[in-house]
Amino acid sequence: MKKALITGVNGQDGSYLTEFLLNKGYEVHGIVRRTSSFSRERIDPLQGVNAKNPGKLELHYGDMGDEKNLRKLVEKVRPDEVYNLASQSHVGISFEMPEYSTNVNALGTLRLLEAIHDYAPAARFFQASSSELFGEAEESPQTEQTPFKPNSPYAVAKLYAYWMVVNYRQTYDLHACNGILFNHESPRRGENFVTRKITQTVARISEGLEESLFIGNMGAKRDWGYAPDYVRAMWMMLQQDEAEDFVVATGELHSVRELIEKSFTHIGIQLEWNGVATDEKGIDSKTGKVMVQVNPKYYRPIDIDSVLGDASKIREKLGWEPEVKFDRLVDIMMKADLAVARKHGRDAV
Ligand code: NAP
Ligand code: F7E
Repeated sequence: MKKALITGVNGQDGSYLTEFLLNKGYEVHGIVRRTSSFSRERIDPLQGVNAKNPGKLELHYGDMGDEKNLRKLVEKVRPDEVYNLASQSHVGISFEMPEYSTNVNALGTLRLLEAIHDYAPAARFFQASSSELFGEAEESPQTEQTPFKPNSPYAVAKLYAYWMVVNYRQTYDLHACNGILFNHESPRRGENFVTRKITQTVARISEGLEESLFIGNMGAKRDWGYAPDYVRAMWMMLQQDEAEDFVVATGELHSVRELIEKSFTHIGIQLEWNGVATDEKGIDSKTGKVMVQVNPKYYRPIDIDSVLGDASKIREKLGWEPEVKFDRLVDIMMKADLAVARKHGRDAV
């Protein structure tokens, strides 16, 4: 039985990757943080007597800030594959917590690489790098060759981690690689990322649980994919004899505004836009009701207008293709959030 160690196992990607590896018969060791209340909805169904998969999941307490703990875990588990998914992953919040974001995302990665170098040098290592490394990119679409110009504390920390991975590969011959992951979403996405915030709020509006959506920069454009497709890419990267870095993206660009319009269309509302900048409003074209308003508190000190990935390398070398693109992604997320909102609506009666 192959052994995988996953940091950030309780996150969006960690939960999908765990599911994927358990179905392949892996023994999965996941690192979870100690929290005052248990919130493990994403991974709970994968454990215990109800779990329907050939693999085995074991959870360990740990933290990317705790070097000794990481070293002990790597020594104990002796994994064949390590997936480093743990991070303070919110770009906007990284401006408020730059030091913490650096400790977890940059130094945390270094701590883990050191532990692997000392206790499991034959292990294969995947690093969740990010399209945020490109910042306001010099070219579009972005490839593995596009220069990095990070413009947030999150991205600068991820850049350090990216280069440490390359450095440990070159210096110590570790099988270590970076997935340069463009945005990827799902019904398990954290509720304060823009996709999930929109689909969740629109679903709640549909059930009469909320009045309107408050949003930040609607002009921002992203290359949004589906998280299960991206964890498949992570695994494929570790099955190669040579460790290499790959862009993982859909190659489609859409704006936050389009995402809002499409989500409202899903519940039968066509929006009309009135006003400009912070006064702009999205109006229900039938009723005249204000459905969308701008709140400047969601603006960032600096934002990326547009990022678009070119995933030719992973397509050609590994045969990876995204199965879900923007339109289906929004449908999947809206359906899931409507089911939850309907349940809340019923429970409230
Ligand atoms: P996520 O849902 O925010 O999950 C992050 C995980 O990291 C959570 O389980 C969290 O634990 C854990 N974590 C945070 N701080 C930690 C610490 N100090 N020690 C140990 N664990 C810690 O993020 P995601 O969307 O799954 O993303 C997975 C990885 O891919 C992240 O590294 C992210 O930066 C990167 N990435 C994501 C995207 C994307 O679009 N999703 C794109 C590019 C790169 P709790 O559950 O306790 O909070
Ligand atoms: O923002 C704009 C916001 O927070 C997308 C992380 O997974 O992907 C993610 O980072 C855009 C930005 O994702 C709101 O200003 C408008 O331009 O969903 P997001 P992100 O910053 O792209 C990268 C690749 C990662 O690596 C990260 O870990 O949407 N936006 N209004 C808003 N964003 C949020 N969160 N909330 C708003 O109300």
